Amino acid sequence: MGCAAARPPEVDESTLYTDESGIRHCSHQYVRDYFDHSDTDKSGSVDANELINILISLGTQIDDETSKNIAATIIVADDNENGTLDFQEFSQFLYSFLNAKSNDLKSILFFICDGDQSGRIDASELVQVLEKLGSKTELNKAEQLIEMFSDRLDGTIDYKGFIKLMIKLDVK
Ligand SMILES: [Ca+2]
Ligand SMILES: [Ca+2]
Repeated sequence: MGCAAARPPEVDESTLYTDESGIRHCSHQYVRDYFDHSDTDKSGSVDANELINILISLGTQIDDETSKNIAATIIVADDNENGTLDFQEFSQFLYSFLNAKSNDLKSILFFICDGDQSGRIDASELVQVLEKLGSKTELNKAEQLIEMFSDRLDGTIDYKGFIKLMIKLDVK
């Protein structure tokens, strides 16, 4: 510790992987290493330029479309709205970037708010989605909404159920 590494952490086959539900992940260790590497002033957060360097190192081609998607995802991921991403925000940013549909707000919200990166949204995660959409919702109301659209009885919805719920709530 103490001196920042000159080179970014190595990307290998364990860095990026897809789980059995088809959800893509970036290994926790890589996210941690890269966050520490990028945060050269040790401010505890990374900005848009640092994020773009990370994505390039993960093999992303940065064209206009990708830049727009990055900007949209940063806005949704930036919980405390200070323009930079702390470690938790950064981790959700990468997860969303790997999985969400480009420039699709509903899709970005799903992955940004899937805090345990389970590929499913539970009631407390749904409260966050609705908060980002500007509506304060009680947990028990969120539980009822989940129940209406869930394909399981475990208090969670998958992406399909989530989209149905968003349509029902008239989210564009
Ligand atoms: Ca922030
Ligand atoms: Ca979840």
